[in-house]
Amino acid sequence: MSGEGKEKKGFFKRLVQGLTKTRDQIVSGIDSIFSGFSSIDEEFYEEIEEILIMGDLGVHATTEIIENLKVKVKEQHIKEPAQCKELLISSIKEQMDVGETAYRFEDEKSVVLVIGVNGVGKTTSVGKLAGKLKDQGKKVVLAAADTFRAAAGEQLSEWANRAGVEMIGGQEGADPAAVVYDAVAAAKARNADVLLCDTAGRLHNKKNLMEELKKIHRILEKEYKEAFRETLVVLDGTTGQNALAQAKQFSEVAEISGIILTKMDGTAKGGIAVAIQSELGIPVKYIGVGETIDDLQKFDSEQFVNALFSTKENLEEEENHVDS
Ligand SMILES: Nc1nc2c(ncn2[C@@H]2O[C@H](COP(=O)(O)OP(=O)(O)O)[C@@H](O)[C@H]2O)c(=O)[nH]1
Ligand SMILES: [Mg+2]
Repeated sequence: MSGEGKEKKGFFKRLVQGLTKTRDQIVSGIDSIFSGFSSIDEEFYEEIEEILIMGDLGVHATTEIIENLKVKVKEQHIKEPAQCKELLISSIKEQMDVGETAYRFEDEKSVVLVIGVNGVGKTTSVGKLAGKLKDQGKKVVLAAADTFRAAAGEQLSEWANRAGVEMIGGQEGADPAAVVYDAVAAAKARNADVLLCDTAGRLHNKKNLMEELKKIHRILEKEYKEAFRETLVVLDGTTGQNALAQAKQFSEVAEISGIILTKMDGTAKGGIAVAIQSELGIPVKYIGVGETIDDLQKFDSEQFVNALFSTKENLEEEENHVDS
């Protein structure tokens, strides 16, 4: 098995493990519906609908999934409820489709702005991402542009040490845009591949946030025009529908190119990943599945749905698939 294969296998296992609560919530309910109903009727669909909504897939995505399922059942002349499971899984996958997810910033000279409300896992995710990119042989510089709290800079500097990358910071209360300015100078001087900026992202004041981001973009436009720009919003997966609402608000003030969904380990609300992609069409690019530097993985909706619906048997199947 190649090193990459081994890594993938580990990732899938961790994903499956991390999604245990979400899976317990969704799959056990779904399975009991499939085995408990003898015919496909309106009540059958309503029960599935309820489970999906409880699993935080959101009303919009759930409605679409059920409609799509009904069409498939009709087209394929399905009569047995148990035969609907694969159709349901493929309907969910289709609903999440946002086209191919681009990771251009990983391969080009780039600057990544990481935004999100307090406590969602921005600093942690920046640290993990730095470690990941460093492992790929990239030269990474971190900007501690969350100057709102002194502790934020210290926290990021610990992550910089862990990842073995350089960090540029500022005094508490310093202008975040000034920190970005200094970090750009450092990134250019060291010929860095990726500049990752941790921000304070206080959403309670939309206008302030918008102004702050504008200012940062102006600096990047002037000082670092050659760098590809990526804006990632970090959302806390344990907050379910609240995370979706945050994503919507952020997309109103910033051009978001992707989402990092954190704390997917130990939440029953993992279905929110479906809601985000289905409703907003913004790709979830990474998910956080723990607190250590290795606990960030690229998000693959196909793999995600497989992990969500995996049973012991098809878990082994998936592993063999990854192996080959
Ligand atoms: N279990 C778990 N905890 C996480 C994850 N990501 C972040 N955290 C924790 O969430 C808390 C807040 O993270 P932090 O990065 O400081 O959030 P920030 O305020 O957005 O910068 C910390 O205790 C992190 O260890 C994750 O994927 N899983
Ligand atoms: Mg922080």
